[in-house]
Amino acid sequence: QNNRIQHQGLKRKVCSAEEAAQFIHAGDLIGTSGFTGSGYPKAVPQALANRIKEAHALGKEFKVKLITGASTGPELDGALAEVNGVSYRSAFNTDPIMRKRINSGDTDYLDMHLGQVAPLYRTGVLGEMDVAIIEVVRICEDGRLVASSALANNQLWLNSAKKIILEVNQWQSAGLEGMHDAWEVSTSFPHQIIPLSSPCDRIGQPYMTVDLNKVVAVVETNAPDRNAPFSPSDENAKLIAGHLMEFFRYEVKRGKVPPQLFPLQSGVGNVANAVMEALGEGDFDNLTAFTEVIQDGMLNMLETGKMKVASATSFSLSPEKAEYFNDNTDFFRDKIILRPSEISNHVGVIRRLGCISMNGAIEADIFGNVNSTHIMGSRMMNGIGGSGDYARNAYVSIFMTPSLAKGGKISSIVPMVSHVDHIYQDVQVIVTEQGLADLRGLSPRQRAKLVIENCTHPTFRPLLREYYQMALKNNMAHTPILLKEALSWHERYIDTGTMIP
Ligand code: 0RQ
Repeated sequence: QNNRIQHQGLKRKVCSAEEAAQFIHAGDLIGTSGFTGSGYPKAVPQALANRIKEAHALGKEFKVKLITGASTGPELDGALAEVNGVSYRSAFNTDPIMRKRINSGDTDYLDMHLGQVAPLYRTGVLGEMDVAIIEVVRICEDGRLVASSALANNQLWLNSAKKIILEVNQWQSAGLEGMHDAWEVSTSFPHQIIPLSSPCDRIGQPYMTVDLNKVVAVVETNAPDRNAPFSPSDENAKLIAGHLMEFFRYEVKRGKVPPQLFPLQSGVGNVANAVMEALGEGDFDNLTAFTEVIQDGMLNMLETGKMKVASATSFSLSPEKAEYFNDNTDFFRDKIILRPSEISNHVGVIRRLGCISMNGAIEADIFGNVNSTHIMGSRMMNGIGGSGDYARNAYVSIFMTPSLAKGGKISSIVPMVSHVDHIYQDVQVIVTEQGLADLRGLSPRQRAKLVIENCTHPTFRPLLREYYQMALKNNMAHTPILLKEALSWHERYIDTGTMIP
């Protein structure tokens, strides 16, 4: 038995993942740790998936409802989706097998702002949590818990679940201890004021607490987070990053943004990582981040001193960086603060700090509405994640996308988005490799001109100009659109495999 389980009572609860999974029943609502592929339980979900598979083989119904912090990994979402074991899933997913279940109708999916998961849970509409499965780094002698690489909704699930299963993961660095800042939002209204006025502030406790009587099982694991390599910055990502650097320099020159910029929020994915890498090589110093996820680019900046402090709720690192981080936690401990996602994504705090928000888009339209979630209007990609929490409340909200998708067959700038996640009032800057459109203060007609000219790929620019001129001629209005044609580009892609006529 490893020395990370120091509470005598909980030592006696150590069992196998298979034994622990017996505490879970068909129809249960399960809350797990885990956010962007880190800090999720790895053994019990797989054992549960095996149980579900056996039940299905005997013709028995067995599905559970699953709420996490955000995306997990193949051992959780993947394993349970593989056996069609999830009837309901929230709040964010990137697992390809789970994505198929969501889109085929096997799994009902509630895609929501990650900062709203905890508040919605407290209203009771999601039901009562039957079992919480939480990954931890250590169980202290007095029963307090050290969370692993994501703090997410862990404390809420620990507080509310009827039964608790803990996974103690040896792979996670013991050096994570001291990086967390668990702070609980009061359960009654009006909420207590969150005393956070800088990303550097610590306001809570480095430990989570648990009612020991509710812990039914403790499982020992030794398995890595789902750390995936980033693709090296491609030409498009570098161009997008370049346009953004120019924009930041302009804002500093105008005297509206300090030389160290405002706290950065950076979304997930290769483009977001490339922008962080560019900032790491750029001329801004003493940067800070108030964000959800720390990717490689941000960790590099902390390492070189370009960034002073990063506040987040989790990591999403490449395998090499994860190893590096695990070996160097002493260096990072005073530079990283991991918060519950209710705090990392708290709209009041985001507004107070004046974050610079940078998120990916699937497509944007000429007026600046952004689709982050639905391919061709209906097929769920990942979810809105935290992008909406930040977009509406940031000092400036930026959306980035290459101007083309699917090898040039799709224009990411379209007459009308096929699904809206971020209404144009929440979208202030759009940037593609072609250029940047600063849409602040502009009306829809002013915006359309800028988006078409600055952001669209030359293959589609004449088509978009032509469409918009027709709209101006035949339907001059506050927002000129041609209803019959606005989604014709998407229809053409579905019918012919390309948006090009
Ligand atoms: O699909 O892999 O099947 O080819 O969409 O696209 O270009 O790899 O872009 O990794 O930056 O992700 C919006 C999904 C962008 C992401 C989104 C297809 C494309 C590919 C992915 P394939 P890329 P990225 C903080 C903030 C919401 C959550 C969020 C996201 C796939 O940024 O999930 O921001 N955002 N959270 O081929 C059809 C188009 C397309 C398209 C791209 N126009 N039409 N398909 N694709 N554009 C973190 C958290 O909240 C946790």
